[in-house]
Amino acid sequence: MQLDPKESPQYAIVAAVQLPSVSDAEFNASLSELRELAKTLGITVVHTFMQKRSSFDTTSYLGNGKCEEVKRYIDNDPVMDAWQTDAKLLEYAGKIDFVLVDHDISPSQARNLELAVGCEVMDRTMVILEIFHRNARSHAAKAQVEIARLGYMAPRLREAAKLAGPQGRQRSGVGGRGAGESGTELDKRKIRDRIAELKKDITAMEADRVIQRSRRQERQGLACVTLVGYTNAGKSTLMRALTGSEVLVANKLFATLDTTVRVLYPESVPRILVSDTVGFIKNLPHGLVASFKSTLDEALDASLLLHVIDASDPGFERQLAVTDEVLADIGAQDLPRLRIFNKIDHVGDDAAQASCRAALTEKYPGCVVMSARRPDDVAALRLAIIAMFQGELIEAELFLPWSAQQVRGQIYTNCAVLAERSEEDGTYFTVRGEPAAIQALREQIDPAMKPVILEDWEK
Ligand SMILES: Nc1nc2c(ncn2[C@@H]2O[C@H](COP(=O)(O)OP(=O)(O)OP(=O)(O)O)[C@@H](O)[C@H]2O)c(=O)[nH]1
Ligand SMILES: [Mg+2]
Repeated sequence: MQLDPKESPQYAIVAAVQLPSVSDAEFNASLSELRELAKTLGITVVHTFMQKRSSFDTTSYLGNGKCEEVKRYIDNDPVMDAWQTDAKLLEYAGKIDFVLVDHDISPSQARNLELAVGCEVMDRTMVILEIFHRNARSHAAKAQVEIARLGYMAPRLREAAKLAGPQGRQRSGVGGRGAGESGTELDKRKIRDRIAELKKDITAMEADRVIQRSRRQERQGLACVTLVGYTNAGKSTLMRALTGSEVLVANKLFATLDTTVRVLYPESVPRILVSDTVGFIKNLPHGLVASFKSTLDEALDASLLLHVIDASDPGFERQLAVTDEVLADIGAQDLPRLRIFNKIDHVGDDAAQASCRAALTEKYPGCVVMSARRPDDVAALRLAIIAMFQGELIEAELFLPWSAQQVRGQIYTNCAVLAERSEEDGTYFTVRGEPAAIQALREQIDPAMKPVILEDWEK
């Protein structure tokens, strides 16, 4: 693909087949999401060529007639009468860089469609992969995206090679993905080797992460919440509001790719860590789900998921379902979850907001309806989160011998200290905190020590 983020503008048309099982609303919502995805890459979609069919054409996705129509437009051969009256359409004829397809099409369909219309074809998966590729920042995210991209490219290279003939030397396709130019066997081996190398890197990074994670848990025994949800729902905005941090917020899809962790602010007892994660999307490429599982894994160690949903998006129910599906895919379906319907300020006037709020609370009992832009709402959410953790707090007495005074700071960090008294052999603390945090502290002070739980004491 020849996309240059600096070289703008680039234009595309969408070629879309609507199957009988897909409603107009669903079809249009998915297409407008594809246009948003393209926009994120700096590509303007100037027109959508639609076709209703009972199934996708097995050879080239679109039927012959539609292919011909698209080709004429791309070749600036706009002889079709309907186009003459559409000035905007005429303006872009002959200037198209890409044909976008909303469905995942097979490598051979993509190849045949490219040949039929004379322009590079990108399907939804490829568009998403390209966005992830551009937005990846950390070493781990870059490696994960590259594996997913290589996995996507491999069968397409084989397809290019088949079409290029036995010598496999012909340049591959109109846009030219720079592949299939030389011996394809060599390319295949290179891809395999590269994927193996990246996987090794990631395994090493994961090993580091596991060590870091267990160290962190030992050290802190903190409560963790993770923000998850559809892309652009407002996760990073909430993260900023809840933690007073400066994470990236942008009105574009997949602004966040790496997991960031910050402490809930103002600090609470117990201290609560908040993680911001990559957003989900319909038809998230499988390679990417697998790749990002390890990035998400860490975040999914959370005790509570905050599932953020954009209440102002008419298609929010579909987005909610997609997030639930992806969470199930990565094995996180059983984590406790708090649904947060965000952007209520963007739902029309006061009356519309009130009825939306009422409908949501009725349909999703226990959910939070709010705007990340309203400080009062954020403060209320903060209290709700803290309350969920404090419900589980217990009181305990910890004895800290003089020889273990280095743990003192951690007792104060992880628990509320209700009383402290010094005796000859050390200090006694009466604390309130998470059972796991208290247990971690006990073990740190003295693995053999059995502190007395106050409730037991009183009996
Ligand atoms: N009106 C309104 N806009 C909001 C609200 N919360 C977030 N936004 C806007 O929505 C857009 C997306 O916000 P982000 O916080 O980047 O969304 P995200 O869920 O982190 O998105 P990804 O990182 O792409 O997955 C930004 O333009 C925000 O300013 C809200 O409560 N009300
Ligand atoms: Mg974000």
